[in-house]
Amino acid sequence: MSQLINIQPLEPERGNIRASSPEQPSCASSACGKASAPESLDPDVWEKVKNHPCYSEDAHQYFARMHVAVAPACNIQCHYCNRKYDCANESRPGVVSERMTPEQAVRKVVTVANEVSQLSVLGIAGPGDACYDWAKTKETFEQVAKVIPDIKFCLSTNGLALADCIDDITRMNIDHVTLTINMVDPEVGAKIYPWIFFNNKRWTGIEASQILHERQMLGLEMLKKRGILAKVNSVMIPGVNDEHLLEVNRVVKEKGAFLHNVMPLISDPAHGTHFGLTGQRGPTNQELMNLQNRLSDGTKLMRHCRQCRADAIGLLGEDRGQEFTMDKIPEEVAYNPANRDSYRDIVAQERGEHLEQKQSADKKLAVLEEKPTILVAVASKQGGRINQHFGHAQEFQIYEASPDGVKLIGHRKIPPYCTGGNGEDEVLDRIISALDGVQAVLCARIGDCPREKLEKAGIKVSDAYAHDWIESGISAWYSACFSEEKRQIA
Ligand code: CLF
Ligand code: SF4
Repeated sequence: MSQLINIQPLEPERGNIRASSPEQPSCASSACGKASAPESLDPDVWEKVKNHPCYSEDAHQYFARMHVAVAPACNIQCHYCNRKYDCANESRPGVVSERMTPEQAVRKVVTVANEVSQLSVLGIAGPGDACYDWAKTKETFEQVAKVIPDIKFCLSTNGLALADCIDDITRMNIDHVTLTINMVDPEVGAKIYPWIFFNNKRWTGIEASQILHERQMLGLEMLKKRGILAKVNSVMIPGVNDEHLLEVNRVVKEKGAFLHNVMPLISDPAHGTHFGLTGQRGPTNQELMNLQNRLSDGTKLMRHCRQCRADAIGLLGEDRGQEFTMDKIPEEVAYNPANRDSYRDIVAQERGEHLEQKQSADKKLAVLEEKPTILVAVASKQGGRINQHFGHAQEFQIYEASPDGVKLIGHRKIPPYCTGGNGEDEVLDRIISALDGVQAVLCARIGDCPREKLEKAGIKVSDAYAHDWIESGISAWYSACFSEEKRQIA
């Protein structure tokens, strides 16, 4: 991989290239293409992941997940969790989900499926442990499968009770299981887990972590043997397991994990967790990115996780949960597949076009040998296109651009700059500090004032690629920077 360096790229001229928009595809002839399995993936695996927003980076722009909080009981204690709140293994801590019975969950899923055409996955991701509270998890999935047979099921677990329900998981065709593995060394584990409950007994200290580790490894092996895709989540805790996650990555790769997702610890005294109350900090954006870069030769890394709520609904990065609280769910509801079916047809076309644009963006960059790697922040409503005004963005998608191509490497949450029509200076300072290490911002539009301030901070800004596919826009911007540089040298 090229080395990351600081550059001062020039603002390229847009020329007469027409910006494409969702209404105006940039290449009409390519719109008939269909997204096909990448060469690196077995076609069976591609079938399982192609519409899963977490397991396929491409899919997260098109497909939505919903979580139902039906399994509140848990069999371990994590130092980053306060049981009053959601399970921080998979979701953002400090927010409380609406707990529900399996029967309520089924009504809610059907209501959402009728209205959110992007819905492809139903997940159970806390609060609590989906495998320990298995009867409720199982009943929910079984009932939903009877009504919506094509929805994918996904569950998240700490792994302690996974082996106990693996036969049910296999029989029920649950293709996606997330295991949270924060350590493979019980000495490290003892700093994260004060106790576990196993075989009707409470265990503490290193013994507890030893059992948890063995059960997690057993679970991972069982998933692999049965062809179930395992994603491993690890919470990065600076000074506790940050360096150790290199070893975790090596081990879970060896055991056949399909994806590894390293998430930053979110720690705040207001959450009432052990780590929050004892001042354990989470990693900075830069620390997280550095670790992810060191892991990138291991198991495939997930870089688009949004640490969503345990009752999240919608595309990753958006949360429509408040539109579907239980008081808004009808007592009786019948499933209507029409919206989801027609949406899938449209997406198949759109993905084909996007794939072609990505490939041609990479080709364009490949000729620029020896050019540096730079980080570009993009304002985008759902990923895919550069289609959001700077002032409306609540997060930036962070891409790495180099002659090796354009790659998504993460996202940064920011406060929206423009509230009520006015930009706040203090907010802009916070945005600039969230853009640490980023050399350019591409957005659909930006005012003179924030543009000047960003440029003063050494960040280049362009709205010349509004509504382009992200990869095409970045590639065109990057090429123009360095072609201009070449012309100037000549
Ligand atoms: Fe949910 Fe998790 Fe399944 Fe996705 S979330 S249970 S695998 S459907 Fe996804 Fe959310 Fe990250 Fe989880 S973005 S927190 S990885
Ligand atoms: Fe909390 Fe989830 Fe850990 Fe259980 S597994 S203690 S619910 S973070």
